[in-house]
Amino acid sequence: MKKSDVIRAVFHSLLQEAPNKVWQPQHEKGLGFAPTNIALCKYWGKRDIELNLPMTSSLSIALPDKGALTSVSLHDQSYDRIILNDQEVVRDSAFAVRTSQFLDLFRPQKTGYLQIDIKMNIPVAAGLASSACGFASLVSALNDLFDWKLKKQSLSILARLGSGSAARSFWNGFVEWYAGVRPDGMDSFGEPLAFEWPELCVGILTMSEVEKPISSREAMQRTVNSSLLYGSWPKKVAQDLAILKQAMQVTNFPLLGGTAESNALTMHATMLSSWPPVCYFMPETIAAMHKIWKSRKEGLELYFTQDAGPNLKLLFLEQDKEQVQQLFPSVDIVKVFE
Ligand code: 2P0
Repeated sequence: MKKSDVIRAVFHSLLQEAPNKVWQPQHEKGLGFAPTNIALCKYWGKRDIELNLPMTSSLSIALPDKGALTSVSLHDQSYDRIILNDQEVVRDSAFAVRTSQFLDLFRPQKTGYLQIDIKMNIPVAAGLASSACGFASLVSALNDLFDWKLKKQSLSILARLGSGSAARSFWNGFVEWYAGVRPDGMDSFGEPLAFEWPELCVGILTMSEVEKPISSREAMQRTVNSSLLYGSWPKKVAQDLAILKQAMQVTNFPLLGGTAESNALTMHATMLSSWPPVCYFMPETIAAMHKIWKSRKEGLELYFTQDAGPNLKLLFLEQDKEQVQQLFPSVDIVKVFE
């Protein structure tokens, strides 16, 4: 199955009604904001590499005011001009090539190039889901510029073609991204979960803003291809998804935090058992983990999760905010439900 088949399926009715409307601006500018998301149950491994279809479902929380704001407009050059945080992105950089290739899926051949202005208030490519909010905000901005009027479910499917975790970046709060079973992935999209937890806080503990040594895309593939432990990952996910939902239902924070932490550590264990090994831990990461475990022993309800980078995301409740801040003075605290 090819990405272009999915695009045709998503735009099916629009293509019948007005074939040119897919790439005909209806305003001067399109705008889209997407929050970044942190997975409590991770996406690790694909059942289809071309369509970014995951082996398992996953579950995340959004950080409502951290993410990407993207504006798009048509321009008359023969290339896409990308500006990231007020700096022009080099045209043949991996970032620019990946973005332009994604846009090529939609536009008529060699026409309709865009000026794309992205403002992100999170570190790019350091394990803080910058590609998730980047692609989700880009798709939202295109939906606005071309007036596609697509439902979020369809936008989620389109953004997934750019980066898997982008499928979860269209909503605030808890979001589940369904693995689906269809080869075309039309049943693999994000959906918000109807749970709110006003006291829930996330603390971003940045150990390094340096670009990661190996992309999550490559690391994921290496894990699937070479780790013997990967065989147990789908079982772990099925179990953790059920426990996380139960924890939300009964508002049991230690159960939620503990399950998220265990899920992240299991994901990293599959990476460590790949060959060549994939290790996103830095000495500072391990030191922070020990500090968290020690504080927990002393009674603080503090947990962490870690993605494809050295930084940790702390999970705790608002009542413990001051203690967490004392423990980690540099932590950036975000309320999940404002
Ligand atoms: C997640 N990560 O669930 C997991 C946990 C990283 C660790 O989704 O190849 O950038 O573009 O589909 O979405 C990062 O992977 O990978 C990711 P692609 P993506 O948040």
